[in-house]
Amino acid sequence: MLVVLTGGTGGAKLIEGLAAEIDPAQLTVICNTADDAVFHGLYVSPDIDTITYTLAGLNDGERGWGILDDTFAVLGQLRRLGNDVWFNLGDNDFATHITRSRLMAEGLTLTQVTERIRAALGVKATVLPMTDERVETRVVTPEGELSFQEFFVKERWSRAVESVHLIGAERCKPAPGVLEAIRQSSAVVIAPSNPITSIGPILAVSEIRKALRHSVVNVVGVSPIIGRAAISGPAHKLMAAQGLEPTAFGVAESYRDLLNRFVIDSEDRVLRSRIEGLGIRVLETAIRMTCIADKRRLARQVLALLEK
Ligand code: FO1
Repeated sequence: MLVVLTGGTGGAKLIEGLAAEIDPAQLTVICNTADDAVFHGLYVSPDIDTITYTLAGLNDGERGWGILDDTFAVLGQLRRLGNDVWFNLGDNDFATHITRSRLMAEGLTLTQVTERIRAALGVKATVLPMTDERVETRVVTPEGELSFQEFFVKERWSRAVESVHLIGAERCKPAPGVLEAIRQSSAVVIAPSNPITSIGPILAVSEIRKALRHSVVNVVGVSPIIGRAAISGPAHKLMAAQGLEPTAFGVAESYRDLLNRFVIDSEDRVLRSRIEGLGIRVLETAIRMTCIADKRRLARQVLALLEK
């Protein structure tokens, strides 16, 4: 059993590669939920959806989120009716949020709903939220505090960031199945996702971090950063705001109590000895994933590293 901790887009690419290289039934994906938000009265869980759609072969790989070839008629009509529509929900994507919101209103947990949607879409891997409780990333800017989606989508991560904090993470319990999956795993992968707003919230669930720290299996991380910038998104900006060096070294350092292997881009070979100085074995390779061949090759390299 392989456990992967992930956020949305960057992590989804590696997970697509892993699911193509091993039996997906052997894969348990633990997703960040601190980006979740309510739009038009519907509960949206972007990272769970990105991973589920990816594993179902439905995702829009170009954009990195939503459903391939989706249309936006509902959003257009919502705009006409005077709604604020800066978060782009496609028509087919809306069906997921309507289903999830109805089932949650009927009393199902996020874990139970995720399982129903997974089964309905024919996904063989297990997809779990990190927790069934509400956890929320808040981004502090000089002009005030924003939710993650306000910062990331509405403001296109253009605002200066003073700090990032989480509401609700430390006290919350891991979702059912999360600790069991970690304890029964033969290896753990920390996907190339934002260490502050994607992996950070998962590790902020104290029982999850504790279970990983006590795990005796290999834990491999993949850097989401090349040079001093994230392959996509604002990870470097948020890392700097949190006092972390915005490089692959900074990512490795923030997971140092958990990792024993780390994958960096060949362009970052100068960081190798500093990362090894943390007691972490390093693999240098090409970590940008632009096509399925890249995703599968990186997945194979990660799997080989886990066996060594
Ligand atoms: N990201 C964007 O940059 N713009 C959007 O309008 C947008 C809509 C969206 C709708 C559904 C969904 O599941 C994800 C969506 N995302 C969008 C991506 C999302 O903001 C991020 O992928 C994650 O929250 C970061 O991991």
